[in-house]
Amino acid sequence: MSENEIKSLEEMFEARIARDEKIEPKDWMPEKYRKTHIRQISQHAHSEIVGMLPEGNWITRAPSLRRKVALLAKIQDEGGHGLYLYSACETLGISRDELFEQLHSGEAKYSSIFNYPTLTWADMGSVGWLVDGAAIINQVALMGTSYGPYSRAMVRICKEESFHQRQGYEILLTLCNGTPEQKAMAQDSLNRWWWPSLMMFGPRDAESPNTEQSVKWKLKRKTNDELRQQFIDQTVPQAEILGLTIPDPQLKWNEERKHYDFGEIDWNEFWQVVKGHGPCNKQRIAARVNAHENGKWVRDAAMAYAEKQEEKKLEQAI
Ligand code: BYC
Repeated sequence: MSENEIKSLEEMFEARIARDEKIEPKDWMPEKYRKTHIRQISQHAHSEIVGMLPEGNWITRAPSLRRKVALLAKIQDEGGHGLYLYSACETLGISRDELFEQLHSGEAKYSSIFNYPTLTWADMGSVGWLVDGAAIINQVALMGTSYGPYSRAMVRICKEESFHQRQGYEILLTLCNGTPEQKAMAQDSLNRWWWPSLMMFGPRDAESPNTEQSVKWKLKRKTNDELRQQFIDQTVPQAEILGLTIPDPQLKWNEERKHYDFGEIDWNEFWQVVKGHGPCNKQRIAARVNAHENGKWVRDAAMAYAEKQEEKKLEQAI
């Protein structure tokens, strides 16, 4: 293709983005648009399935049958989200095997939040309330993203995340209305999860290399800082209802800005975790690799079955 042809395709593409049209898999797209979507969608997919692990840790220790059923359903939903997102990512011309290889080799990132341990039952509350709460804020914005398959996956994911958030909040509400020990467990959990939840939104805009281009392409509809502020503003009143204290002495309503001011995030901790040195990074990847290897016989059996079905169809057609 000549340079002029590429330029005119690029202009048509930018005009479609400006008109808020969705870009579909077979449409022409700049190579950088394709690559940055593979990067973000695959990181998102990996986050969903790695994110099953911290909560999976509590299935056998849920305090009642009702809690166990709800937790199981939630974790299963996260696996489903991974499935929609891997499928959306594959439409950009990368295979599932390549995506798994990137995760298992440590080449691909996944959300920093899942490298923290779940130490008590209250952490099931905090993960639902804060982690799913942060995810919803990010993902509601992503429903308006420009790439069709990603945007459509978000619609269903957001509906399910809202159930997840409420089940987490209800766990904490119960603990906060329980014994002093239960309330202290909830407070301890909030103390540990608050700051890592704020880190989920990524680095400050000024230090985010991808935001500017991603906002231009309408991959991101809001910046990291905008979403983080929205999360804080929404979550503080919810903590007040629980009677819990957010572990930030600088947190204060700013009447002029009509937003909460908040303290400095420990960005050194964030980058350490992103680079693989968080409390559970090695454990999480080892668990995923192990699950993949142990699941090989299931994949082989499914492929063999599919091939047999194809053969039968061919025989019947002859
Ligand atoms: N953790 O330029 P930036 C869930 C990386 S799961 C790790 O701002 P971008 C759930 C970033 O990738 C929901 N890495 O990047 C599941 C980039 O590195 P590369 C998870 C992070 O992409 C189970 C570099 O830092 N949600 O809900 O424009 C149970 C510079 O950052 C993080 C998603 O995945 C991080 N927190 O913006 C319960 C949402 N932040 O790739 C719940 C989809 C940044 O250049 N993703 N990095 O080497 C996004 O919206 C965006 O990718 C981000 C980052 C806002 C996260």
